[in-house]
Amino acid sequence: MHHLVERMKQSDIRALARAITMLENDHPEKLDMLSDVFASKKHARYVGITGSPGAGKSSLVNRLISHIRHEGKTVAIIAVDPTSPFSGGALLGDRVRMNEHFTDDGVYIRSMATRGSLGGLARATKDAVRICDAYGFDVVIVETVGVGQSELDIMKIVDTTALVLTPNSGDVLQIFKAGIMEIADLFVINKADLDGVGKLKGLLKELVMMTSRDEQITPIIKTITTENKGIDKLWEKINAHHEYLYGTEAGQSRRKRQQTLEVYELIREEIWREVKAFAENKAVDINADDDPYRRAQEILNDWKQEGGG
Ligand SMILES: Nc1nc2c(ncn2[C@@H]2O[C@H](COP(=O)(O)OP(=O)(O)OP(=O)(O)O)[C@@H](O)[C@H]2O)c(=O)[nH]1
Ligand SMILES: [Mg+2]
Repeated sequence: MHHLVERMKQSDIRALARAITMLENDHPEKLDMLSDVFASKKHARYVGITGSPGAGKSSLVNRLISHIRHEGKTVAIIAVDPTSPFSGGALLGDRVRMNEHFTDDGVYIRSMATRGSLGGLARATKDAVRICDAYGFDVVIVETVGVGQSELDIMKIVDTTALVLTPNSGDVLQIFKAGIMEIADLFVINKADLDGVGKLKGLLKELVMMTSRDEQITPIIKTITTENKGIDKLWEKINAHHEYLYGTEAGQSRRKRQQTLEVYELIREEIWREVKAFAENKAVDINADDDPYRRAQEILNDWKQEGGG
């Protein structure tokens, strides 16, 4: 077994931090380590919190942490900011927001960044979630800003995704974008102390009615994090969704679909890793005005002939 996984089993929190750093750096030992991680998973609850900047995600997560800790469970938080290339950027604000939990051993807070692509970040986040699971956290929460494509990819990682919206922000328009309805398992109307809650709820209800495929109706939950209101309800709905995924046939087939897509994604990544070095060697003589289609075909053919494919 990989030495970092061994150390994590002994609750060595620095080993967990090192393992996540390995992902960020796309370390060559990564897959071996992750395979051991996968075998050591303990079935934590994976929760995603996403929404526009300033919607109150971190405040909500902070309240959720307290709620979960009250139940005697431990929780890890992965804060992902795809707009920032620097690890720690997201954490800076959250240090203030989640301050009270920083000295609690039952809480681990980490921000994620990668040197590579956004796709790489989604991949690394997914793997980090599993590492937190293998370490033994009962709940793993991923907080990510925005609802663009990269965030959607990140959210495919978790079992249950809550989309945080606020009244009169206009961000309800975002959920009409392709893919959002697909990933939102729960709608949270945060800042429910502000005007316009009824209107937003009405819009969401219509949307849910229009798009619900099976008997699973996407719940809409109102929260006021500044007053600690609605958090218990939110947690209850998160757990209910977990029951659906793991306790029903429809949930089971949904998880099967997700798992298959993940295998494809890993294959794509590994094949590219193999072809990349080869292609880069061949690519040195590509000229600015070359036909890119022809060059790509030539390189792929060479690769196949030399036993790669
Ligand atoms: N009125 C009101 N304000 C809230 C509520 N929840 C959060 N806020 C405020 O909204 C602001 C943004 O909160 P954050 O928790 O940092 O939001 P966020 O979504 O994590 O923000 P980013 O991480 O920057 O995208 C803060 O000033 C909060 O105090 C609420 O329920 N009602
Ligand atoms: Mg935040």
